[in-house]
Amino acid sequence: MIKKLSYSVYRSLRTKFDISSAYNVAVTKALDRKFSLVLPQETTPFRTIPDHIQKPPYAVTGHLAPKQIGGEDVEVKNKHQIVGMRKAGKMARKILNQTAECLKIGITTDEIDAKVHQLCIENDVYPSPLNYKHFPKSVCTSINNVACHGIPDLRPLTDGDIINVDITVFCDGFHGDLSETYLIGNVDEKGRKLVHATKLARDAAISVCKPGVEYCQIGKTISSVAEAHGFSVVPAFIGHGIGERFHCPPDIFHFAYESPEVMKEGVTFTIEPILSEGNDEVEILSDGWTAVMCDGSRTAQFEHTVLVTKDGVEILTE
Ligand SMILES: [Co+2]
Repeated sequence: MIKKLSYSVYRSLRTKFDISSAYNVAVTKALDRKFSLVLPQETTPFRTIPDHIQKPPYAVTGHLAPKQIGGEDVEVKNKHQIVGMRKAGKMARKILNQTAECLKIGITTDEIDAKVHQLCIENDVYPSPLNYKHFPKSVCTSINNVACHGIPDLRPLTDGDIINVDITVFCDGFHGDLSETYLIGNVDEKGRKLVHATKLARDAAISVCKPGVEYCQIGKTISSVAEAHGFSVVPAFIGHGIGERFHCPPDIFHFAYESPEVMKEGVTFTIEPILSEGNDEVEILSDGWTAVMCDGSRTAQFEHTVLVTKDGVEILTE
């Protein structure tokens, strides 16, 4: 799951910002598109998690207690925390891989959610998105023009869809977070290129990380790969520190900017760029979550959780 960039920070880093355009503009243009334009549909009731599974503090109330918010310091993980992060990352990967096996034309995103939910229960872990700031499901499923935070519903996957499945698990007190974008049936060439370039951008960014490197090199790398392939970076969503908390410092921007802050050994964070085939502006729909592209363009996203090591990074969700 991805963190929303605060508008004030966003404005201080970028001059162009437009979130006001009406989404129905994109909808009226839908007929010109070779892929299906996705809007939220009806969904099923909240699925519960058995009492014996360890839950993050927000699981019952849906909101974050003050001590889970804020704090400016970037935490350097100790040995115990690193062991926990490795385990959570591996578990998230295992559940994503098993979920991916069921992706095919006709399956609904709600069925994907049911699968993720069941796998979490079988593995004694909590699906971190569930009730995080009242998110109603156990996984985010974001198709075509949905940039991120799509809520699983009764829409079946259609030939030519590209779908991001974003899994986070809370495992023995630690969160592990990753996502991938999958091709459903016959995806046109531009869609396939978008998915490929997004994965390249994430992996290129991972490869520049090591102690002493500025965090802004991540955004610079992602934006140069995106540009080289003719795509834009969606700046409104950012990677995040992760550990006992789902989202914590540092913020990881995916666009080009300048900042002197450098990486330290023992820090864990996510890198999760969203690339668009069109404009980079998003709108959040009235459900409070679904982030759609204002111009109706498709997006892809790939995410890993990484640990900064002595001379590079360890990918915890590989
Ligand atoms: Co994330």
